[in-house]
Amino acid sequence: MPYPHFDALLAEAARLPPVSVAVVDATEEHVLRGACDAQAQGFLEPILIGDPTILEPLLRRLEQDCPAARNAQIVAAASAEEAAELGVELVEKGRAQALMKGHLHSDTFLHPILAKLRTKQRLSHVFVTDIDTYPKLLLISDAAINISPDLATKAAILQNAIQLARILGVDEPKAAILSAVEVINPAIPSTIDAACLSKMADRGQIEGALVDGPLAFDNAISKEAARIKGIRSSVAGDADILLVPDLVSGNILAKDLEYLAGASLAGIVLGAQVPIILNSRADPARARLVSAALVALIQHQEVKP
Ligand code: COD
Repeated sequence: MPYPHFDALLAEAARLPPVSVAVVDATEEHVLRGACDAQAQGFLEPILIGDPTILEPLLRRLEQDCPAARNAQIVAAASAEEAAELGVELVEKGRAQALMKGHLHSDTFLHPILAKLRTKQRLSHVFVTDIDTYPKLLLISDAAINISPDLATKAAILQNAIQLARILGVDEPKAAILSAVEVINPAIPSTIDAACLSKMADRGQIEGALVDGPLAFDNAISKEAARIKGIRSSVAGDADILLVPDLVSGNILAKDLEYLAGASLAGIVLGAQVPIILNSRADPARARLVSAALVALIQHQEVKP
């Protein structure tokens, strides 16, 4: 992987032209700081959507240590719902090349996107994680949009994650389909889906990756754990992508890594007409900065066929 950690990814994005990003409901300090830091690094040109009576005083405060805030464009919106609609409109008019979720609930943000910016792909979220104890970036999907995906939805989520891994320079990413065990147990439906996904990849129904599952988390990321359990797999112990069974388990995994293992996380939504930065409202500014760098890489992607 050319970007084993976020620093390398940030350095690459800094070489690219900035992307115009509509920040939907930018009326909160962390959101503004993330957008401003990304603007200062040259990753994006923000268009800030929100109530100007809240935005303008926040911007004046921020200008002191982020002078880029002085040049921000503002689009007035009276509510979060209106901000979400205006963000979509900016994309439709070609003024924004990407969207960033600000200080609003995910469903309020996503509804107009699902209504107007869908493509043939499924919308899905990928956490890109940088963990000190793992030698490369680890992609986790879907821990934020698709709540209880069925097999077809899991295949679509996996294909999106593979696309991102390839944009990040991994020609043939290794995708581990997670469950609680590495054998098929009809009483654990995610093991059956995992086996089907592996076979779908063998048959070319999922393309561009080595796919194996079911694998438990330890076997997916530790060669030693896989060896002790006698698992022969080209993916086990060396995964680039973890496909999780559902939103709840994936969300717990990602936040465990962040809060207990000190991982840094960036969040991105793929499958809409434009890439979407989607971070949790409690995320630090760096999460938004790395997500903005990812958007720059996606926008200027050169993936081998
Ligand atoms: N991709 C493409 N189309 C979709 C998707 C998707 N991911 N999800 C729904 N659709 C389509 C459906 O096919 C349908 O045509 C239409 O959109 C409405 O479908 P519903 O009624 O199933 O969808 P909603 O509007 O009830 O829910 C969609 C959300 C994405 C809002 C919902 O799945 C959701 O709330 N997800 C969790 C978001 C969240 O809270 N994340 C935070 C956790 S960190």
